[in-house]
Amino acid sequence: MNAAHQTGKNRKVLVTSALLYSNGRLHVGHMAGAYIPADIYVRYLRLAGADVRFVSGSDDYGVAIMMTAEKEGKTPAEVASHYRSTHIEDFKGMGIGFDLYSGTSVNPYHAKMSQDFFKAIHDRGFFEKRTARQFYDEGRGVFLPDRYVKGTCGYCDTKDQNGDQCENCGKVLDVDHLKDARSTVSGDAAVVRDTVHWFLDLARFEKEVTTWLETAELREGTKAYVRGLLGTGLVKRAMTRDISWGIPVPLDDPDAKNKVLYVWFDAPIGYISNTIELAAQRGESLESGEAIWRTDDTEIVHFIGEDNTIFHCVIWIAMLSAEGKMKLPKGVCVNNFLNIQFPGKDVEKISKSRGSAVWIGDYLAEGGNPDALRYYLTAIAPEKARTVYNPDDLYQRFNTDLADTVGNLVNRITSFTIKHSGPAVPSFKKEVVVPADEKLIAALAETHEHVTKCLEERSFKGALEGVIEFARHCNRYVDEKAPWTTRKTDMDTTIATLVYALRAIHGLGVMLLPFIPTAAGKILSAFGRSVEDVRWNDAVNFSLEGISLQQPPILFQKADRKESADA
Ligand code: B3M
Ligand code: ZN
Repeated sequence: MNAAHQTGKNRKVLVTSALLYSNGRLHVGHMAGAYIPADIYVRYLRLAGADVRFVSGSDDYGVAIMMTAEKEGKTPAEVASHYRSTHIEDFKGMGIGFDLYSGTSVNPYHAKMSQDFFKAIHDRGFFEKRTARQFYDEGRGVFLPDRYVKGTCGYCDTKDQNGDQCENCGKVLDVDHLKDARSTVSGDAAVVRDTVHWFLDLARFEKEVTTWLETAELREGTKAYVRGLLGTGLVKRAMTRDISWGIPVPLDDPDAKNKVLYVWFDAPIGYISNTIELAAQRGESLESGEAIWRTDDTEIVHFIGEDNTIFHCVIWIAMLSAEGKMKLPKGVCVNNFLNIQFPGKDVEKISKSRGSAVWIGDYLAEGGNPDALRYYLTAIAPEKARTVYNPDDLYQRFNTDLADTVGNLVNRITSFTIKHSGPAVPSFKKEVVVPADEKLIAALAETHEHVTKCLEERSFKGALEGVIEFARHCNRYVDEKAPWTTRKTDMDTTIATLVYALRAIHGLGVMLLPFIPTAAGKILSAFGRSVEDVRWNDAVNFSLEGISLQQPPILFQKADRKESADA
């Protein structure tokens, strides 16, 4: 893992968040999986001086969007465009600061990029064109790829699984591994028919994937899971589909007619297309955008949810290796799913159909505080295992950790200082300094070091715990030194206490910036600082001398229980 010393102006990082299907709204599970952690990482890296590009966008093609379009009586493009707009709104509301949010059907470079990628693999002889057996709906006369067919997983026996992947065991499914298959178009039993497709033999890239796995920055659990996938053997995967909504297969071959690229083929290439679109938007050359993927200059890190692991850590690595000229990602940060528990109910999976989801749009529309949700989803981050979102717990953590521990501290120390000493951060007499003062500053330095290490390792939950633990220390310090009491008898000690507390609060403000940017910005505004000028090391290195304090606005408006429980 990289140490903090690597961070600096020369460090270039491309961070991507999963390209969300544009056929449904964003919920808290998505946020916790691929967006909030990525945004924290990006904010941290920028504060640390790195040159970061943060791109994402919607995944518009494929069967899922076609099915929604059929249901809603719209075209797939209309569906994609509608949901993409809602995603953009929600991300904005949550403070996710993408440099670019595009979409695979609207990015002007994407179709060509995907086709060139396909042709490169084709020209290098890595595709196998062959007749394959596939599920078919006889009544409707259509092939049934992926989600057009449902059945029982042949590996783990979980019922009601899509034709492409088992939600329970994560295994990729095909005609031989989906039992009792039914067409989701008609509900009839699916039959198996022959059709021609282009296959990528993943087994040919087993060595590349294995080598990548040795040095790639993945969490232990992810590594073990991918090793397991390699252990059970890699198969041939069709990279083309018999549907109409997608990027045409770019081959001069009558068999390629009416076929499109498999959505999981073009989707990750979307990361490249989005990098190019961002370069274009910045007035840079398209080549320089593509060069980010072709040279060793930039670290590439993907943020995804657990169900996308095989696609990023096996198929994507095989695709990039087959294409031959692209760099492999340095890290893939995989988060588990979030379960949900509503008051008085059991823990359940997030499910749109069962209504067990907390939608980001609703949370924001009901006046939910974005920082509160960012905080909570990081505090319960499903980094090693699935965790549970509980609205009561969100309310509790908000009131205790944020409003009481951070908000009150900032408020009482700044207002007390301004009232009894004036707005200028005072100077104190060295001789009144006691071990508790020095311990506070030592704890700040230790916390900063620990949080930096956690963030570099992408352990966001551990990083946040470190910051909040330090905020608790600050509270104990202030309670112990009780400036409101000492003020009556010993102004020198009181002043020293306030200065030490202010240093700690300033450090807290800096360290909270990646996690809760709005509230942390308010903390720093008390010191007259604008967020653009703040550097990560200011948490420990910044002198408050000569600074004029301003009473910051209320950091966290306590929510009453009822509202929060409904959120
Ligand atoms: N669209 C899955 C999803 O939205 C898929 C991710 C693609 S990342 C290249 O959950
Ligand atoms: Zn399964």
